[in-house]
Order: sequence, then C-alpha cells, then structure tokens
Amino acid sequence: MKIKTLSPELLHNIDAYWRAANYLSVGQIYLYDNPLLKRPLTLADVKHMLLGHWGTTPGQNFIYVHLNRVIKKYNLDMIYVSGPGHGGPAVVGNTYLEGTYSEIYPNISQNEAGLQKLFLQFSFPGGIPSHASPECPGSIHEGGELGYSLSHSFGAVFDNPNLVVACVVGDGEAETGPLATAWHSNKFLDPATDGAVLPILHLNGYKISNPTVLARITREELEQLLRGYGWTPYFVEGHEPELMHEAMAATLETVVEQIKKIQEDARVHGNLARPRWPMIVLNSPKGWTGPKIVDGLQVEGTFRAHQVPLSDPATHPDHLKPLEDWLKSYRPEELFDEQGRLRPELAELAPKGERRMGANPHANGGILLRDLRMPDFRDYAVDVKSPGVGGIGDTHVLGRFLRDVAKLNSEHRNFRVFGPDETLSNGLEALFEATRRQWDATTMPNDEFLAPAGSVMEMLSEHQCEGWLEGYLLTGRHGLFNCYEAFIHIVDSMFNQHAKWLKVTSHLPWRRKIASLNYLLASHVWRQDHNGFTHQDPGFIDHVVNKKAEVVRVYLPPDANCLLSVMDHCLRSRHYVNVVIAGKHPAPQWLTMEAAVKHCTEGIGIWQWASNDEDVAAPDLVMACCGDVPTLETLAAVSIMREHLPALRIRVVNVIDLMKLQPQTEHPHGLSDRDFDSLFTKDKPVIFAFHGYPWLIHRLTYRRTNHDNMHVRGYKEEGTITTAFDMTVLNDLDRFHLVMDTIDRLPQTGDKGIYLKQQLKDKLIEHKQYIDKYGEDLPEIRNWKWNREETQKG
Ligand SMILES: Cc1ncc(C[n+]2csc(CCOP(=O)(O)OP(=O)(O)O)c2C)c(N)n1
Ligand SMILES: [Mg+2]
Repeated sequence: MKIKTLSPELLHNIDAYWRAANYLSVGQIYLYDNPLLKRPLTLADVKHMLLGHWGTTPGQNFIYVHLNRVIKKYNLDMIYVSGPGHGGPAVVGNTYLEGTYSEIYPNISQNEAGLQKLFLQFSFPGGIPSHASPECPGSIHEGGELGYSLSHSFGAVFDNPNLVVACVVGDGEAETGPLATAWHSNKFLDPATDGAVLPILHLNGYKISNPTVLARITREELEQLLRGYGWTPYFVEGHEPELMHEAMAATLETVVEQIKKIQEDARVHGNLARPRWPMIVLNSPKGWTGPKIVDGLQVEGTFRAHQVPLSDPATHPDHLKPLEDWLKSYRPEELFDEQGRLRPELAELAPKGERRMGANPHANGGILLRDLRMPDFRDYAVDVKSPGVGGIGDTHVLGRFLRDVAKLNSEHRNFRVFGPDETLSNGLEALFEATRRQWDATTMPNDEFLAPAGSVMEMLSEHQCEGWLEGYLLTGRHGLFNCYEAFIHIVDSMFNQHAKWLKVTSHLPWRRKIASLNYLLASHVWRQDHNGFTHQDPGFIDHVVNKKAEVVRVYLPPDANCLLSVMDHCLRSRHYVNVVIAGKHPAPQWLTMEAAVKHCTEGIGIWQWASNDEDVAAPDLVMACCGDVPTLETLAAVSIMREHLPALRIRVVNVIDLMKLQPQTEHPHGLSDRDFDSLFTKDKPVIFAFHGYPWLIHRLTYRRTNHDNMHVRGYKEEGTITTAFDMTVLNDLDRFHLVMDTIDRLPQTGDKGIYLKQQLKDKLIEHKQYIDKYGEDLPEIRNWKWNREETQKG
C-alpha cells in the first residue's frame, strides 16, 4: 500500500485551516456583522454592496495552506504571487490567519472584533481593494491587470538563490500575451545563482463568463504545450477535499525535492545543462465548496462562480438561508475559539516569523535594498573644450559608466540591465566588457556575450523585460530597461500598473521604498534612418506624464555629460519611474562636465554661451529646446540668426527635466511662475523645439503667463526612411523652419528678415534636391559646427 504523505490528523487540520481561509473569504465578501455566526444570520449582518471574486479564491486558499506545510517541512524561503489577484480574499485571509496581517494592522486583531473589521474593510469605501493589492502583506503583485505574474516571479528570483516563488497562474491569465511568453523565462534562469519559480497553473476551467482555452484542449495537448515550454507538469486534479489534500501534499513534496535536486546539481556538482523545472497544474472546480446551484443554475464548477455567487439577500430574500448554510458548511465553531481566535492546533500549521509568506522580507523589497556602489560619473566625462565638439554617441559614453556599475556591484549581484535584444544596438556595448547576457539555453560557437549567469537580460518581449525588471526591483534590487523609444509603448499598461503600485506603497508606512524603475530610451524618433516610420513614436512621454507627479520623472539630456549626470541621479533615486531619452549617434557635445552637473541639477536653464541678451533688459525672443536633436537644430538656428540678424537679442533655454515646465503646484520639480516667467519672459515669442509631440509642451505650460506666445515644434507624425536632417525638415523642426518661425513673429526683423526667409526657403528646396540625388544630407548640414567664439561659463 502506498504510504500517505499526510497523517489523518494532519489531513484533518489542513482541511480545517483551508475551511478557515474559505470562511474568512466568504465573510469578507458578505458579512457586515455577526462574524462568527454566533446568532442566526439576518439581513442586517450582510453588506449592502456585495463585491469580490469568489471563484478563484478557494483554489488559492487550498494552495496557500499546502505551501505553508512545505515551507515548514523544508524550511523554504518562499513568497506567493497571485496571478489572478482578484482572489484578494484568499491572500488577505491567509495573511490574517498566519498573524502577519494583525501585526501590520493592529486594529484587525485576532479576535471577534478584528474579524468583524477584517470583513467590513474588504471592498468597502475607505477599506481595501479586492486584489492582492499593495496593502496586502506578502504581495509584490496586485494581479489586477492579468498577465504578469510569471515574469514578476522570475524577476524576484534572479540573483536570489535561496528564494522560491510560488506563482499561481490563472488559466484565463495564461491566455494573455505576456503570460504566454513568460513560460520561456526558464531559459534565462541559472540554477546556480538564481532561485526557483514554482508555477501553479490554476486550471479552474473558466474566466469571467467563458471557458478557458487551456481547459478545453485535450490533456495531451496541454501537457505537450507545457513540456514544449520546457516544464515538467504535475497534475493535481479532482474535487474531493480528502483526496485532493493528499494529492497536493504529495505533489508539492515531489516538486520541492526536484527543485532542490536541480539546484544541488548545479551548485554542488556544476551541472550546467538546462534543467527541466517542475510545475503544478491544479485542476479544481471554480468556486470550489461554494453554492452548487443558485436559482436553478449550476454555480460551483462553472463560470457563474467567478464573482459573488449568491446575490444580495435584500433583493433576493431566498438567498439569505443558502448564504448562512454556505458559511456554516465550514463549521466556524470548530475553527475559531469563543473569542474569535484561530484554534492553536490550526495556527500551528503556519510557518513562523519571516518564513510566513506575508512577512517574508523579499515581498517588501525596500527592507533588503542596499545602495548601489557607484563609480564617479565624472570620470567618464567627454572633454568639451568648446561647445559643439564631436561626440561618439551619448549612449556609448553612458555604456562605460554602466559597465562599471555592473562591475562594482557584481559581488552583491543587485544590478541588472534588461532589454529586448537591444543592449548593443542602443549603444551599451561596453557592458559586455564586464558582464554577459544571461542565457541558459543552448549556445553555439558564433554566439556573443552569452553565459549561464550575467547581469544583462535580453528576450525579445518588452513585456517580459518589464515584468522581470519590476520583479527584480520589487524584491529590493536595482535595474535599467533599455528600449527603442517607439516600442516601449508595448508596456504602456505595465508601466501604469507599476506607477500605481509605487503611488499606493509610498503611502503605506510599513512598505519601504524600492529602487526606481529606469527607462533608457535610445534609438529615438529622430534617428531611425534605416527603420523609418514604424520606429518613430515619441509618445511614451505623453503617456507617462498622466501618472502622479510624485512618481514620474522625464529627462532629455542634450549630450553625453548631461546623460551621465542624469543617469547617476536616476540610479540613486528611489520609488520613481525615470524616463531618460538619449541618442546613440555621433552628435555634438555642448557642456563641460562641470556645466552639465549644474544644468542637470537645475533641470532647466539659460545657455549663456549661446545667448546674447545678457546686457539688455529683455531678449527679443527665447529659443527653447528639449532633447538632443531639437537642441542641435536650435543652436544651428541661433547661429544663422546671429549671423544674419545680429541686432536680435536671443536667449537660449535648454530643458533637461521636462517636469520643470509644469506648475509647482502640479509637480514637485515644477518651476514657480516667477522663475518660469523670468526664463521665458512674460511677453516675448518663445520658439520651442521639442523632442516629442508638440502638444505635450502646451499641456504642461498652458497655465503659464506667456503661454500664448509659445510656438512649439516637435514630431507631428511625419516620418519615413530618410536622412537625419530631413526628419526634422518633415516635421518643421529644422533650423531653417525655426528661423522662419522667428521672423514671422518678429516684425522688427524687417526687410532683412524677409530676405533671409526667402534664402532659407531656397535652402530647403536645395536640401530636398540634394538628398534625393545623393541620399545624404548637404555637406553644410553634415559638417555644421557651432563656431561662435564664446566659450561657456561654468
Ligand atoms: C489584462 C486583463 N484583461 C481583462 C481583465 C478582466 N478580468 C478580470 S478576472 C478575468 C478572468 C480571469 O480568469 P482566470 O485567469 O482564469 O482567473 P480565475 O478563474 O482564477 O478567476 C478577467 C478577464 C483583467 N483583469 N486583466
Ligand atoms: Mg480560471
């Protein structure tokens, strides 16, 4: 006879613990009062608004109690990621049962009064959301927007060799693109230096109102699919609690032992072959143990169990008794003592201290966060003897700095660079002098820079990169995501969710701040010479600035020294999303390191060396610029004007920190109106050359005094495969258009202006003819240099 994993007593207690969690879950969805059902249930005991998701919850409760058992048995360092995070009642209920919840929220105490509050706060105004939200201890993944659980889990275990993440994947969630690709994460996991992810596919058969694809393919197909992704699936299936407890307990032991064996093979015996990691498929009814039939329709085991199975008894009086029966079916009097405390023999089942999944410090990563060891970014400075000297491409300079960040932190293994196959093409090749791209699949002799362990993570899925990085940051490490500017939009929605997470957690005192999520968007809109229109989209910034000002920062450094200073700042910062847009092509350099540091610290400023309004009361116009290419065109325009219209007094303002433009009341970086007016004047024309869509500048400045005089040029969706300069011409951002714009707005330029304008129009025709014939820009454009005598002042 097969020896059972669970003794009858343990099985009984595990089942009781599961019932307790299920009871708490139903209580959270329904109960306003009478938490222990000490008296018969009445309408007054039921909440008026019934919200929450029952369907996924009993399955997750089942998983949680069994994980508790193996955590204790094997002393596992484990956290729980709830893919279908709408199973909030499960994670809240379980962290309450294990004691973590009351430690963090003393008012939700472990007694009858605490139970009542626990129930009441759920999905209640001023209470907690119905997901594994930031308020829930032990959560690094809210699971509101489905699809990212597995990527987050892998991000959490990179460089965390002792951590195991149990990741519950919804079978509906598994239909999303990000989740579908996340199964491949196992080719990027080093069993020696990383931890392990245990995916538990929650095959409850349904989504909100549909069956799931994975539940309606044959068992053979499902198994082949998961095996094809490189996993060994173990099936736990059924609905009889006793049989299911035994099956789950036995299977969990098998998979934990396999994980340990894989790790030992790699760590002790140096086995480098890619392992086939185990995973579990839990096939149990949706809404398990809930009402079987409601109003004549089957509920348990169908999509109808997804949310609130029994609707409001106030409007359906015949639902009150079934609700009471349902709650009583868990026999609360056997689970909680007279005071409402979980009985000691059950409480005993939960792990202790930080082994409790709600109390594991990895799920409150800021606790574990240590500062990066940083090289001095000034050591990587470009020598700018005079403004306009040639540069090799700003991101190439940054690459050397990042290389040394990677080097200095390799011992602590707490810094990684993520990107979809673009670390090289974004100009960060220097990184590979210090580290490798982590790759645990087969390698071939011609491959470059691959190794089983490394601090660069590349897979051609922006979702995957974003999810990995988020998981890495949420567990207390540092990182950077480098991406083509146009394609970062793929993760717009993931960015949203992360920004929301940061906003909420920043107001939870027990959650420590984590490292910022840093985007480096190289390969930007203006320099897609061979890729063309599909690769031209600077709209990510428009999207980002919708989020809370306390969370987002946007930087457009005009040259390499500024980029170094900005990135140094971003890597040291906490709890932000920093978006940095920089070029990778050879481009003029403007500021010495000393000037760059000042400029970056201020975020916006007058470039005196390019201006000639210093000794007059007010300039005739302000030429503002933001972004590397707009800065180049602005300075070229200024040099034309200073030569041809020498009487004009021009002020050049460069913006590096976009948020400076917003009013101070809207963003902590925002300039006061007074400072803004002193830079941009109250009444002079401002010709503003901007990296992105022009309307963003209007959006940010519409309340400023001089807004009516701001004329913004930027990308207006004109693009194709063409020369770098022609891209600016197509969008009226080029130097000639900028000068013409000025002349139109300054009648005092008189006939001189009119003649100059004619010359510039001719120039634009000449430009078109030239590029059509030679396929490159005019020599005077290619070779243009800022050659005014002025040198910059500090
Ligand atoms: C990306 C995304 N699309 C749609 C939804 C709306 N939604 C919430 S729950 C759900 C069904 C989820 O089904 P499954 O993953 O199987 O979870 P479970 O059955 O465990 O509830 C959907 C479509 C969502 N939350 N996220
Ligand atoms: Mg499902």
